[in-house]
Amino acid sequence: GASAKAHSYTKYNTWDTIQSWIETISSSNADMVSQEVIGKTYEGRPMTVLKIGKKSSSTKPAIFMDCGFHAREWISPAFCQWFVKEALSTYGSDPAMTSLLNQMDVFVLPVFNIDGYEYSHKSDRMWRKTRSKRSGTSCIGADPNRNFNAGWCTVGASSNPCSDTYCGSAPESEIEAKNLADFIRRNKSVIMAYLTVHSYSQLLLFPYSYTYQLAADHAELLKVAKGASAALSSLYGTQYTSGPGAATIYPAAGGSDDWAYDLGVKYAYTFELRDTGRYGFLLPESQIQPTCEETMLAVKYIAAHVQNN
Ligand code: ING
Ligand code: ZN
Repeated sequence: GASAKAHSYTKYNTWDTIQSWIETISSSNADMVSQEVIGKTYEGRPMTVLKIGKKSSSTKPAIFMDCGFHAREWISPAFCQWFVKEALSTYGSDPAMTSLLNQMDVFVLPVFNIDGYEYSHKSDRMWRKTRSKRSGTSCIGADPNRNFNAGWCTVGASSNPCSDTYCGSAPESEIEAKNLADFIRRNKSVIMAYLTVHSYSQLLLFPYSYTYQLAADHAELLKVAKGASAALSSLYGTQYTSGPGAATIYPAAGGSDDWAYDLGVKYAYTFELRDTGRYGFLLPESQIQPTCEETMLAVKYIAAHVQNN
């Protein structure tokens, strides 16, 4: 008979492999993991959110994290897989993780832009956008991180469907963005933090990107980002820069972190993982483990702050 092959956390897995892993990790950790399909992608693939946490009879506050917004940023889905594995394997032995998962749930969407991720594996390694079709052009897809209703398409985005930063025909025109936004709106009362994982540049960004105005919670968001970056650096010395998106990377409207923040999710952060450009999106598989290990420290730092505030 077929024997189960161990999942590799140090490879860039294809969507098929990640989908099988979602099933296996859920069924073998039924006491800690539940799944919810939040909708389908444009091409019909299921978007599954994993809820990680100790089951409780009362409603728990939660952290939401997604990976794989942009197809070519392969280290991002690798991190969400790593996070789930690490959370489950350290629950019960690591006091911080145990306390976190006893008191809170973590929602993880391992790959947001599944159609694009698949396309980047099969056809075009540098693909960024979704894979939606529209009338009047042969150009495909929109930039999902320009498609949220936060200063939509006013700056750092293009209304040209052929551009890599095409904002789409309207906010949430991309079904993946709508599915995610609907899930967060539906669970707004429990979601305390929104984390979205991109690459590359080694940045920890927070609102705003659509304007140079400082967020009402700027001082706290900066303090937490600096603490998280210091925790990350403590492992291998990897240097991160933190700050509001507009001033730190570039002004860009329609991002999911700005949208979540304006909805009321105070701790809204965008990670830009390794590296700073030597390999860029083509980060070697040998860097998956160290990147994920150091990023865990930053995510756990933010989670502990959210838990205690
Ligand atoms: N960077 C992000 C991008 O979508 C960003 C930067 C973050 C923009 C938050 C807007 C809001 O361009 C990458 N590498 O995708
Ligand atoms: Zn990105």
